[in-house]
Order: sequence, then C-alpha cells, then structure tokens
Amino acid sequence: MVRKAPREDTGDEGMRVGPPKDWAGGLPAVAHAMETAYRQMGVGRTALTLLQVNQKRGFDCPGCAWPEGEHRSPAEFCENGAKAVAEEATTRRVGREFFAAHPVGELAVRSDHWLGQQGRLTEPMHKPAGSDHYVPIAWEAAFEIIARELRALGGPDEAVFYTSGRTSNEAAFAYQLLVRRFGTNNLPDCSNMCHESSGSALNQTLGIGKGTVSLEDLHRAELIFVVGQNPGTNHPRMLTALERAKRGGARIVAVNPLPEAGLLRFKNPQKPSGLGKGTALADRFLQIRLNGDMALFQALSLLLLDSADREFIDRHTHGFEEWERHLRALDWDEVLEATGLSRAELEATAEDVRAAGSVVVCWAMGLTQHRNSVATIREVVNFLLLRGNVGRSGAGVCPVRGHSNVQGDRTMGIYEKPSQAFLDALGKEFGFSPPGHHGLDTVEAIRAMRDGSAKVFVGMGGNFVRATPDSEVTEAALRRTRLTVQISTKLNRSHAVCGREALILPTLGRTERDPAGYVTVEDSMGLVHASTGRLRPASADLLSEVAIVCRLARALFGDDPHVPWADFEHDYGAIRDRVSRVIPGFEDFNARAPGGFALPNAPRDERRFPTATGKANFTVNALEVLRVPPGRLLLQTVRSHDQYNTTIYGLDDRYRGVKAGRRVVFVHPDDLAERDLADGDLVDLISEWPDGERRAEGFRAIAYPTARGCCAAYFPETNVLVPLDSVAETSNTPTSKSVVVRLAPAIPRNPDAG
Ligand SMILES: Nc1nc2c(c(=O)[nH]1)N[C@H]1C(S)=C(S)[C@@H](COP(=O)(O)OP(=O)(O)OC[C@H]3O[C@@H](n4cnc5c(=O)[nH]c(N)nc54)[C@H](O)[C@@H]3O)O[C@H]1N2
Ligand SMILES: Nc1nc2c(c(=O)[nH]1)N[C@H]1C(S)=C(S)[C@@H](COP(=O)(O)OP(=O)(O)OC[C@H]3O[C@@H](n4cnc5c(=O)[nH]c(N)nc54)[C@H](O)[C@@H]3O)O[C@H]1N2
Ligand SMILES: [Mo]
Repeated sequence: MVRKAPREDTGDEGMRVGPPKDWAGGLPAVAHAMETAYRQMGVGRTALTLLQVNQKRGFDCPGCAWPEGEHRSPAEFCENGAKAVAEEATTRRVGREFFAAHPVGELAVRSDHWLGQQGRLTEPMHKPAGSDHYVPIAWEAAFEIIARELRALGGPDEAVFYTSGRTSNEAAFAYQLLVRRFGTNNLPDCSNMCHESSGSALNQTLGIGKGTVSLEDLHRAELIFVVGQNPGTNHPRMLTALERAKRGGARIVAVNPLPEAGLLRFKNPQKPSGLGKGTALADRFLQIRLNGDMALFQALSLLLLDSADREFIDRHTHGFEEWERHLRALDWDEVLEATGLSRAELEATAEDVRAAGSVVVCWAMGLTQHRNSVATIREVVNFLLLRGNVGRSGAGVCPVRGHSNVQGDRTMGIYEKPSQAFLDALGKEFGFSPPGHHGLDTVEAIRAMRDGSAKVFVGMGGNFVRATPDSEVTEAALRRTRLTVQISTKLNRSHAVCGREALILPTLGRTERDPAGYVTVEDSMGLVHASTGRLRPASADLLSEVAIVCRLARALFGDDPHVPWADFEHDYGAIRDRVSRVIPGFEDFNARAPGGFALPNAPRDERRFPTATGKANFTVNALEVLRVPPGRLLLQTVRSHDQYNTTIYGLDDRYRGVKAGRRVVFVHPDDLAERDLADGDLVDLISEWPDGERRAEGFRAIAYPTARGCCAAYFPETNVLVPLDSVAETSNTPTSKSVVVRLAPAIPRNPDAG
C-alpha cells in the first residue's frame, strides 16, 4: 500500500535556487519584515503594532518563546517576529461570503500558503453533517451543538481536547479545568510533537521538565553549544544573546547537519554594527550526521572523564560509577560512524570544554524528534553533570521552546499525564474529583480517532491535521469523527479536513484588545509576564479564548456549583486567584503579574534536584547507530525561513538560497551523484515502513552542503512520510528528524490534476 500526500496547488513554477547564505540578520531582515508587514497591515497599522511587541505594557510576541531580557530596545522585534505579528494583525478577512464561495472539498486541496493568506476568521461557522459548506451560526447555538455531542458520547474519554502553544495561561487553566470537570485527561498538545522528549529526559535526571538557565546565564557562559537548532530563522532574538555572550568572551560550538546561516555570522539589525560584517558566531561547526548526537556527547564525556568535578558529583549526583563504566566501553568506530565527525574534531571540542569554566547546551527540534531522543537528551545532561555545569552561573541546560506560551500551557495543566499532586490541588480548590487515569497524547489521539474510539475533537488553536505525522492516516481519522471544533484566528487545513459536523470558532489574537483585561505567558526560561493587546479586534463578533471556554462550560454544565465560569469570563484576575492556590510558584499571582516574575527552579536556584533519588541522576544510555539500508538516505523535516509551523508566510527560504518554491529536497552532491541524479532533478520521496510505503511527489533535488547520507525537506509537505507508529521512546514524539527514504525519479505529474 502506498500513501501519498494530497495534491495541492503549490505554485512552485517560478522556483529559483542560488547558493546558501553564511550570515543572518542585517538590513535584509528589516526590509523583509517591513515588506510583509506593509502587505498584511498597511503602513499606519504596521508602525502602531510593531512598536508594541515585547514592550513592558505591550503584547508578547506570538513568534517564539525566547525571553525578552531586562534592556528592551524600542524595537524589540525580529524579522520573523514581525511576520508572525503581521499574519495575525492582517487587514484581510474571511467571512460568510468566502465560505459561500468555497466548498469544504475545495478548501481541502488548497495549499497551506493560500489558506493562510485569506485572512482572519470573523464569525462562528457551522458545517452541518452531510453538507460541503460552512454557514454562519450564532455563538450560543454553536456551544449547544458541542454540549449536545459531548453529552451523547459513551463517556468523556471519547473526546479529545488539543492545545497549540499560543494559548495564554488564563485560557489554558480554564480550558484544562473544563476538560477535567467534563471527566477526561485527553489533553494532547503541540508539545507532544515538540519538546516532550526534553521534558521526559529532564524530569527524570534533574527533577524539573524545563531548562535551568536564565538569559544572564547565557550572557555569562564561557562555552555555548547550539545543537539541533536553527535560531537565525526560528529564534532570531537568540542571536542577540549569543552576540552578547561572544562579546563577553564566550566560544560557540554549532552542532548541525546543515551549515545554517544564523549559526555562522550575525548582523544585528538593531545596531549600527549590523551594517558591517557582523559578528562571527560559531567558533566551531560540527557537521554531524542526523541522530549522531548521543554518540557525540558520549565521546566528549569519555574524553573529559579525567577532569570530572568530583566534589559536585559526590554531593549532588547519583549513578556516576555505573555511567562511567558504560562510557569506558564506548566503541570509537561507532562514534565516528554515527557522528560522521573525525576523532580530531571530537578531541578539539573536548579541549574547548576543558578550558571553559561554564558551559550551556541549547537545543531544539534537532534533538527531540528521533526515536532515541529522550536518551540523547539524558546524555546531554550526563555531559553537563560531569563537570558540574548545572545549577551555577553561566551553566546549564537550555531547551529552546517553540510556541510563545507552550511552556506556560504545560505549567497550567495542559497535559495528558498530570501529576497526582496537581490533580489533588485542582480537586481541592474546586471541590470535585478530577479523573485520575492518564489521557491520550497526540499520536494516541490520532489512533483513537482512526479506530473510532474518539468521536469528538476540539482544537484550542493550532492546525492539528497538518502539524501531525502520517497525513493520510490522520486526515482519515479526523474525517471519521462526529464533530470537530476549531478555535482559531486564521483559516487552515484543519477547518477543511474535518468531522462529519464541524465548527469554526474565531478568536482574538495576542495583538487585540480584550475587554476582560491582560493575560499572562511564560517564556522559555520560566519568566511569567503580562501581555496586553491594543489593536481593534479583527471583527466585532470574536470572543476571547477564555470567553469561549467559559461559555462552552455553561452550555455543558448549566449552573456549575464548583466553578464560577461567568466570573472567569469577565475577570481574568479571578482565574489568576485560583491559579495562585493550585500551582506552586504562582503565589500572589495578580500582584506580581504586571511586573513579571520568575518561577522557582530548584536546580538553578538551589542546586536541589527533586528527582526520585533526591539527586541529579546520571543515566546509562545504550548507543545504537542508526544505519539506513543501502541506497537510502535519512530525511529530516525542517522549517523554511518563511513559515511558522503550518503557517506559510511566503515561498522563499532566503538563508538557504531558495526562492519561490517549497517542494525541494536538500541532498549532498555526492549522494546525488551516487544515485545518478543531478542538481535540479525532479524526484519523489518514498519512506519505507513495515506497514507500507509512503510517497511525497515532485520535489526538486538541490545539491546542498548537508552531512553525507542525510537530506532535508520542509514540513508540512513531508508529514505524509512520517509513519504514525514511528515515535520516540517514552515521549511518543513523532520521529520527524529521522525518516528513512529513497529518492526516485518523479513520476511525471498530470498537469490537469491541479
Ligand atoms: N519563524 C519561525 N519561528 C519559529 C517556528 C517557525 O516555524 N518559524 N516554530 C517554532 C516552534 S513550534 C519550534 S519547536 C521552534 C523550532 O526551532 P528549530 O528546532 O530550530 O526548527 P527546525 O526547523 O525543526 O530545525 C531543526 C534544526 O536542527 C537541525 N537538526 C535536525 N536533525 C538534527 C540532528 O539529528 N542533530 C543535530 N545536531 N541537528 C539536527 C536541523 O538541521 C535544523 O537546523 O521554532 C519556533 N519558532
Ligand atoms: N514533520 C514535522 N512535523 C512537525 C514538526 C516538525 O519539525 N516536522 N514540528 C512540530 C512542532 S515543534 C510543533 S510545535 C507543531 C505545531 O503544531 P500546531 O501548534 O498545531 O500548528 P501551528 O501551525 O503553529 O498552528 C497554526 C494555527 O494556529 C491558529 N492560531 C494562531 N494564533 C492563535 C491564537 O492566538 N489562538 C488560537 N486559538 N489559534 C491561533 C491559526 O488558526 C493557525 O492556522 O508541529 C509539529 N509538526
Ligand atoms: Mo514546537
């Protein structure tokens, strides 16, 4: 059986490819940001909006979760932050006329780019069962439909409540409360596909599922590893922090199969220095093979065993001897094969570490989306513990989060496996018994919908059908449900690939005025602060996410003796009062929110490790080299410079030299030659898995300086290639960065197929 990606109008005809850039930022970044902003918002609104990003009394940038820092420049935005804002603050609108003109069947084959470009959703829409059109519906009627369908289920576990990571703390807390009052822990979220592996590994080893460094630690670090991350595109403000660290004398080691522009050189667009050559960032570039990181960190640790911090190890850690024994048996041939690096490179890097008083390791999706991701991240922890690089100034673990409030949503209880302590506190505060058994994560939720055991899907933001793996399986799963509900700002494919009955509930974005007051978010480094939107809402008929949750709760529960939903709807302070009594670290939440505050972090603040052993745990992780069958390549699915996850801003990937197209696959020239392929050839990507092949058609092969044996292509176009059952151990994260594929000359496309 062959699974194929749906045909879509990609508009790739005018594609041009040039050499990749070796620097990021600078004036082109400003120019591109402005161009997008003007196109979406016009000149006046652009000035008004961009000046409020990440300011003390402005709104939190919906772009990424990188912290703001103490000294905010008057234009604390970056190119991609500006694009994220422009997407939301666009003046384009999608109203009832649009849905009258475009049946659902047509929208389902439109490209993600086209869908996103249509503009902001303006009123609640309903697709009745059996119809191919959305029609307007009143808010209360929409809530009645959801309540009716939820009540009709065989039990609460037949519903799935997804969350994407832009939802505010207040909305997230109210949402998980509604879901648990209803009786299920089926709260999958985008984190399941993102940093779940980091959370799993860090909880077990350090006793906290978050990073242990502050922005100041990064500024003070003597050596910074940036592993499996492309900050020039995905966390541009991080480059400013790296630049600052470098000015203070830090060295930077970039570990990546791709020579990403932002890792090599940075021209700060906010400083006059941004005009010149900029700052060279990485002192050392380790061009590693995909999935070679566990071998890398084991090898570095082995080379550094003689310089262990014995005092720290004896006092604060557990399991060192067993780990040391395991390391000493490391097979160098396997290390060199897995990493694709030379022994000399590894030894030189170990000397960098030996010379550094403090080390930070930063990482993102390059480490989290492999089968052995949890073990790899545990190995990063081992490497840092060895020299006492956790819980002191300038040192620690730094998983760099994606969505702007993904970390806060988890803190608020958006989690399918909540701790008993959290459930007890929630139950005590509201006087009910939350469900004790664990719920479904993202992959399990897809299986449950596929198998018919989950029948209602509610999405609090995000684009479930496009963000998830195995597109064909997932699309069929969603279509099988009785009802899908999408609470969204913008149109996306999850509105078109929907349940038999479907609802679109349009909501306010971060940038917009909310009469019920400010909301709060938590950044990647555990700082909580307020966010206040100031723009006029995209339509008078939008409700805030909190209001949607509260009104749905009233339709579902009637007069709820346990939760004052009406109060919550109109006064977010009333929600924060409850949070302050349920979640540790939020004491006096309302008083502290406006100024912002740091959540407690035991490893960072006190060198205390609240794990099962009461110490930081060394762990033994078996090294398995990921060998691909002859003729195959390992594919990673990445973001282009012009996208935000499934939102496609444009068709360029400036830093990688691609213009006006997305169906490309980056391959090492020698790997192309071995396959008798030439730069520019059209190929199909075929992934192989025991249950059958999956095919993504019509990709232009680009000769590119990636590591040998590896290739890269953009998601979501390649999600069809990631099998649903190919997941990371423990975290269950889809293995989006290591898919075994073969390249085949493309089957010519039928020009009429659209
Ligand atoms: N503009 C913009 N900003 C974003 C996003 C966006 O889509 N657009 N998305 C947001 C979200 S949700 C997230 S999670 C983050 C994602 O931020 P990133 O993790 O930077 O995003 P990816 O594009 O997935 O890039 C993965 C990087 O890891 C490298 N890599 C892949 N596999 C391996 C490996 O096995 N080992 C090593 N060492 N490196 C590897 C790739 O070459 C690439 O540089 O960005 C957030 N910010
Ligand atoms: N193959 C592959 N797949 C991946 C990844 C990968 O690297 N490779 N990365 C994974 C990662 S890291 C992540 S985080 C997921 C992302 O998965 P999601 O978070 O589900 O996807 P997004 O594309 O960020 O969601 C975009 C939609 O969110 C809605 N939206 C935007 N802002 C708001 C808001 O303020 N409120 C509400 N209610 N809705 C809003 C808009 O309607 C928009 O269309 O994708 C994952 N999928
Ligand atoms: Mo993410």
